[in-house]
Amino acid sequence: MSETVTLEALPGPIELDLDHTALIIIDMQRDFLLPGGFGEALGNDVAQLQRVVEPLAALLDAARAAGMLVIHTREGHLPDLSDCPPAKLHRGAPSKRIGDPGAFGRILIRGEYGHDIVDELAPLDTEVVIDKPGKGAFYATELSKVLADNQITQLLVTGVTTEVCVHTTTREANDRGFECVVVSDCVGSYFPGFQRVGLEMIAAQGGIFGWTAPGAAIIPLLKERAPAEPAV
Ligand code: C5J
Repeated sequence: MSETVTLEALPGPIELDLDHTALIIIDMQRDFLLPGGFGEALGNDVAQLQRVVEPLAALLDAARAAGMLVIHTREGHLPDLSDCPPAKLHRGAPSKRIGDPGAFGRILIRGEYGHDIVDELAPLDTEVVIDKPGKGAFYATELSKVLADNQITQLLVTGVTTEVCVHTTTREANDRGFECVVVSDCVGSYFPGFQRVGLEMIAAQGGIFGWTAPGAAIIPLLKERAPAEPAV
């Protein structure tokens, strides 16, 4: 067992084993975040998601400096939509459905500009990118294998949206035995009420799905671990 650090979190402190912890960044995609994109076309206020970018970029920098495994996910589908179940495809207003032309290419289709991650959080070549057809990052993906191969037992969960893909992934992870810390200012919802309640639901009942903590509580723990800059 490696050394652990104590993270002050809700519903109480958690011992984090940083050697076996990964940062997972859920669906920070242009289609969801950019003005003019799919999210906004559905009538959503994308500013609610954009405010996640800055704190998440700071957490990502700290995780990279600490040598932590970083995993990015993207929700989307094959161009022929063969991996999109009819129940998902036929939902929503016509012309604003998955695969329809949008401001940034076909909506939520792999390879399109809108499907990719916003520039501020662009994955490094060395980082894992998981393309997922569902809301949860475990369903029909290689995520379980990536985590097992890297001996990961704990996850820092970030991204969008809090009540949809962040929640689904956290619940899937919790059922698989991972301890999840949902980073409260690094997750976002289009709906302020869902953001608040979504976070409360994670830590309720003694941490029924996991813990919540702000990035500011986690970053110093990562910095302590990062190798010192060489003196010049
Ligand atoms: C949604 C997501 N909200 N990434 N996707 O459809 O949460």
